[in-house]
Amino acid sequence: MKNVTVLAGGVGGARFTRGLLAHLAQAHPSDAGEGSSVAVTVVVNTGDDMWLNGLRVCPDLDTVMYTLGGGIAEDQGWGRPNESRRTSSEIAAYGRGWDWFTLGDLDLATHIVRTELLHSGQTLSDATEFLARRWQPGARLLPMSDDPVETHVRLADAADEHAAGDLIHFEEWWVRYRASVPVTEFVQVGLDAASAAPGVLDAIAGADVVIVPPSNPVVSVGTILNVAGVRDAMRTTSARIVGISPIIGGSVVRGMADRCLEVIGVETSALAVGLHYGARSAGGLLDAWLVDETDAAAVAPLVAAGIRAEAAPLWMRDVPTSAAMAERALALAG
Ligand code: FO1
Repeated sequence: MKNVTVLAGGVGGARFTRGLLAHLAQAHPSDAGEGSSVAVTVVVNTGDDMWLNGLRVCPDLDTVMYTLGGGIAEDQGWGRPNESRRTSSEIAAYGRGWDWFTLGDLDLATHIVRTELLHSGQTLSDATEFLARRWQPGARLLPMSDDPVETHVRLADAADEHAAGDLIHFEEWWVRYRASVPVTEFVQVGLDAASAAPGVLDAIAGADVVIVPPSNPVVSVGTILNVAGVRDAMRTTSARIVGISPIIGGSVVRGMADRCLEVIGVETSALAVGLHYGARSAGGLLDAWLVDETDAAAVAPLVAAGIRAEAAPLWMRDVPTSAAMAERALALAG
């Protein structure tokens, strides 16, 4: 096994990938000393990205970069530890920006440098590679697209200054409203004009294993899959494709993926999400799907649907547990 590609969103995908890298360094050590002989590429969702105070903020790229680079606020799952909010408080004092969305002082440096690079004509891929040089994530980070593809949600009800039927940015729904306002659909603004970023389709086509980690299946993995060419690359790659359920015992592990699954009419269960991704042999995406031990009853119906399945501990408490999970996923992929 030489190449593994992960399609990741925010916290779940980042933590899983951290475990994957730890497992690979142990199971396939590189003869150059540290790391592994296996190259890992993370294709990251950019649907949560936004322009805020003139800065390009990329929540999932930053969560993956900080998590793999050792700079994440661990319990929060996003942003930097030991943060301060002096600048964002001053911005709020001017009444600008989103006072319910914290741009920490340390985190702002990332957005400022990224924006500087974008304004100098670099692509998001170039800027991501530049930022990653400092953090040394141990994997190649690729935005799913260098074109803006923002996830917006259509409100079913009025909320504050928004009328029913309005489209608002996913992050406003997610952070300001905690996904509590009912929505009727997700809209990926810019999708039709977007193409996969350089290297993304090759990273899928050339992989030995493609992993769908326990990220949000709708607004993270789903967004990546909707980028032109990605689904086809997933269908035609010679790689084995294995996914890990983000739902344990009928509940989301963190975040509010259940609110997103409701919108697209998928039940919040390990079985339903596995069937939603579908068996490759039936035109879907998965060769295999790992569920938690509490969802062992899902194994038989998944196998009946043409998806190899196993039950394993899926709580990512720390690096060792997520490394063990990655090992099981790779073993299941065969
Ligand atoms: N999440 C919050 O719940 N509150 C915030 O104020 C917030 C700020 C923020 C700033 C930068 C960033 O990269 C992420 C941030 N997030 C915040 C997390 C963000 O909503 C999530 O990381 C993803 O967008 C959802 O997976």
